Amino acid sequence: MTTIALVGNPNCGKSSVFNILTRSNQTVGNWPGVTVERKSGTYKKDKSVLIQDLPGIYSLSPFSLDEKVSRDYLLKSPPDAIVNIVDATNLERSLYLTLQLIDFGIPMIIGLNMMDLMKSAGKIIDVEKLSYSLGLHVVEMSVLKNHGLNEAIDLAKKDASRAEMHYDARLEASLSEISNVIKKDEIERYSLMSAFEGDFSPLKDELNEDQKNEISEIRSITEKIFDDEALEIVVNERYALIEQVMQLVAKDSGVSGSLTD
Ligand code: GDP
Ligand code: K
Repeated sequence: MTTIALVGNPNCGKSSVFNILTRSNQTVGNWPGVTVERKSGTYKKDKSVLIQDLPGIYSLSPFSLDEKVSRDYLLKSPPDAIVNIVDATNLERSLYLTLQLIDFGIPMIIGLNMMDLMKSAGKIIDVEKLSYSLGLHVVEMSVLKNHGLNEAIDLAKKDASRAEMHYDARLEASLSEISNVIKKDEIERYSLMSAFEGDFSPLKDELNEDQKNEISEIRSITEKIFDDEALEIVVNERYALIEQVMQLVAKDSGVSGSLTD
């Protein structure tokens, strides 16, 4: 059985996608310990694929219930692949979650939804450059036109990839020092970033007090270097990357798409 999780912002079209892909094969329950609805379903086209729907979220902080449920799932029972559904008309806002998801190290592809709306508004995204700059496959999708949905799942099953995003050299230096303190063979960047931010919960029970103090020390030094607080540093670095990606991929065709298209 291959599990593929659908993750995206609220209103990206995720429920519509989920319903089309799993129609009449759905299971609805709750996430462990909370009253957040959990939906999964067998992929209509390929019964060996289980599609796991996650709550619509803008980020993966531990502060909101929907985000915590999503984060715990990705950390504790990672799916085989993620389809990050992105509303193409809100690409810039969506990329924040995308960058966080990449840090989990779970194979992933981007399902770029609402492409019909992009066309009718005469807006263009350079999909090849988006794919190149994120290091992930991007599938253009439209729920309205029933376009690209199966392709996204098929590609996620066959050919999802782990991307790596790199931030400012000063932040990267701190992250690698933190990694040395943790001394684990495989550590997802998400846990490293969280530790840098002072949140050790993704590394539950793995760190002793000395290690935590050492990491706090690294954080303080980095905060001095940036003259900013850790949480702000991370947010700013992500936005800086998003701006770079947007400059590369956002284009305006200058003409409105045809209505018959
Ligand atoms: P969710 O909040 O991510 O589950 O989003 P929904 O599936 O509820 O979709 C939000 C709205 O966008 C609904 O009105 C959908 O019909 C609409 N929608 C979803 N995908 C598309 C699409 O590809 N094109 C267009 N035009 N509308 C879409
Ligand atoms: K909705």
